[in-house]
Amino acid sequence: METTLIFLKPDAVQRGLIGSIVGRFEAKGLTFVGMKLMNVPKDLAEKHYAEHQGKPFYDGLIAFVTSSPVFVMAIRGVNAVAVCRTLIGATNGQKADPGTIRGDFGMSGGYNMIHGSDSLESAERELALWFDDGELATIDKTLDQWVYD
Ligand code: DAT
Ligand code: MG
Repeated sequence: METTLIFLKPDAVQRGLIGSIVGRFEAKGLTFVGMKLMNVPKDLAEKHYAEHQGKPFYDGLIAFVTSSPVFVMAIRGVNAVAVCRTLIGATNGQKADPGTIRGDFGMSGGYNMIHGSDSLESAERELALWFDDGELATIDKTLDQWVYD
């Protein structure tokens, strides 16, 4: 089992897409172990996006994610990091495949609705940034025996 860090950016929240997007992860068979709506402090946004510091889009990205609440999730499942990235799709909505979240709901590269950790290392780092120790739920889903083979 892996746990990955996903958040819905201010555009998704403001556009009323929380339910539609969360429903995709739920229907896929993944398990939510953390969920919260929050305004993002600037220092958290800067730590989260540290790898992009100095890039032309960096200042706009920090301003965007701190401008209005985001909906943060910790999502658990077998191979959850890669599975969630596949559900999310390519960074730019115009290039993202139909059937993916970005491919179905957006047209932008910057306002692309959702973040998902890109590796297990990133997921561990990001989960520690966004959730406190002990904040994630413990859940035993008996149905998982029919979700995975
Ligand atoms: P992803 O979110 O698909 O992992 P990334 O890590 O390369 O993409 O970039 C982080 C975010 O930065 C991305 O979701 C939106 C923004 N971004 C990336 N490239 C951009 C660009 N060329 N123009 C505007 N925003 C960009
Ligand atoms: Mg990324």
